[in-house]
Amino acid sequence: MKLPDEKFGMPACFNVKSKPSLFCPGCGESMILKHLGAVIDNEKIQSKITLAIDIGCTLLSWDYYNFDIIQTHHGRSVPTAVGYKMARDKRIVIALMGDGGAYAIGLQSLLHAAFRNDPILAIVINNTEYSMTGGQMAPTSLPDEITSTSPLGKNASIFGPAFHGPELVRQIANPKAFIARSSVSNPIMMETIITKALKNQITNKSFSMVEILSICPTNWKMNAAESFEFLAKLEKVYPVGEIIKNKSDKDSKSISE
Ligand SMILES: Cc1ncc(C[n+]2csc(CCOP(=O)(O)OP(=O)(O)O)c2C)c(N)n1
Ligand code: SF4
Repeated sequence: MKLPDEKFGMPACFNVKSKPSLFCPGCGESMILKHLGAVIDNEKIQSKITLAIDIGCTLLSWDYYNFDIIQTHHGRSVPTAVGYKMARDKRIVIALMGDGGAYAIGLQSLLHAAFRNDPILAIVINNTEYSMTGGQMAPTSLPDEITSTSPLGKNASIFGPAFHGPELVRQIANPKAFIARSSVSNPIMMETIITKALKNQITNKSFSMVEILSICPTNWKMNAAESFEFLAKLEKVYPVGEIIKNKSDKDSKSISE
């Protein structure tokens, strides 16, 4: 009988034989781990990788990858990855976090890493809420989105509109930084973007950030079809692709000059 990872072509560095899946059925995060593993296999860099994981559902990855992993506090995967990279500059260092870890509690660390052009890759899984703790409202929740702490829908006039993390980071990031958004709806694009981001660390010794739009059927209280419908709505609010500085930023720069 074939084992699950052989049957589904799992990457060698992503070991699903050891433990049953801890992710909820249909979770987008497990799909992202698989594709990150595939890129690491393709690039043959497994022995050089160190992954700093945040608190949140992303931490479940500690059971599945066959490479070095550091568990950090909530919102602290980026500064831990940066410090580790300073001490071990030959390692290829990735910080993996949810949107709560990246854009709420950990935002200052993310901004300064981009500003300094620290040569790490920050991967942010955006499922528009705090998933591990029960689906609370996050900066990324859409206006009117129902979450466990916004049962009547997010009131954007009180809590702000949808939070565009990569667009914000791009404004202050070093020009050599590679910043992009992808989605679990398009695995090929996801792998292409992660590959480009890792090469920016290896070849250009520069900062990269990849936000990946993901589904959380459990806290969204949706089945698979409804989850992917909501994901399509998210992709309209949060466009995928490489994030470049926008025109309004250039305008505001010329005003201040
Ligand atoms: C300093 C600190 N504050 C709060 C928590 C509680 N906590 C654990 S996981 C979590 C939410 C994580 O949400 P997110 O970062 O979006 O990741 P996800 O679970 O959605 O992948 C929170 C608030 C904590 N562990 N540490
Ligand atoms: S709570 Fe959501 S993000 Fe966390 S494992 Fe379940 S489906 Fe995935």
